[in-house]
Amino acid sequence: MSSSCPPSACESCAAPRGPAQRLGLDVSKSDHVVALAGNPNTGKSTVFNRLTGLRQHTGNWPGKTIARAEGGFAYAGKRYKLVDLPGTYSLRSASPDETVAREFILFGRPDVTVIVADANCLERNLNLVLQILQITDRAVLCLNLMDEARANGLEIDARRLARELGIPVVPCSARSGEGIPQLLAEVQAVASGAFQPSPYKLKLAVPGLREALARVTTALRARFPGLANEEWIALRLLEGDAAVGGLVTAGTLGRLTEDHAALARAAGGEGRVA
Ligand SMILES: Nc1nc2c(ncn2[C@@H]2O[C@H](COP(=O)(O)OP(=O)(O)O)[C@@H](O)[C@H]2O)c(=O)[nH]1
Ligand SMILES: [Mg+2]
Repeated sequence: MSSSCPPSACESCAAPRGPAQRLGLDVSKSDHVVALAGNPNTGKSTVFNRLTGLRQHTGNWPGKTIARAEGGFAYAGKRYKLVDLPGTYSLRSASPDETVAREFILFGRPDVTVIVADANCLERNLNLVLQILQITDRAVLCLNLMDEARANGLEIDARRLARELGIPVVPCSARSGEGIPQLLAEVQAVASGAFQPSPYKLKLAVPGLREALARVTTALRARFPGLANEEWIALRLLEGDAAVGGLVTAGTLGRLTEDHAALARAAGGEGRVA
């Protein structure tokens, strides 16, 4: 809020950060949980700050030295909790950052995952986009740094990209706020179910894979009742993913599901208030 505005002006003001109204610090009663994912340096924190203003909690992810930021905003009568995930190029290997991002998307089951991508190096960014779309249908792509892309002479057909990916794609320049109102509208559409994305899925056209997946998935369900995203986990096990295999043999998958579900819904952050 600008110091020249009366406090109530934020209720109806569309500027300077778009139509989001800032909330107080307690976001325990949020209607929707939104995760922010993306490669490092794509403007995730800039989007986060745009949406939440200065009302943020920062701290660490439980048991880790990885920074965790979360905040709240309201839009169209609903309260949203926004969780900034560590910047990663992939969800596949077992670095602590990737593990945190992967586990939150898998087990925290955010209502919407906003993937922030750099429009200047889209091809590299799409690797993470496609990995996230293997886990969740409920995603929105924020095609950020469009101002730089334009200055570099790049033209991106966002509509076609949206069609091919099967999720909303919103061109943005988060630093100036361009595209943020549209981003909020798409987040709301996905969170409310008004729009149900049907994302591009990598084809599983390997002979026998479907049957193998069904067998592993059945075994996982029996061992870990209530497990989220069991097919994705089964696929990683068949690939020989050591990190996911370790969670199964140690028997910690079920607890992770519970912990992350609780973390997603919990009030605020555990750290100081920024
Ligand atoms: N030109 C331009 N710079 C941006 C934009 N969004 C973010 N930045 C800048 O890009 C850098 C990285 O942004 P940051 O939000 O920290 O990225 P993060 O690592 O993904 O959290 C910062 O210097 C931002 O000011 C944008 O839309 N346009
Ligand atoms: Mg950041």
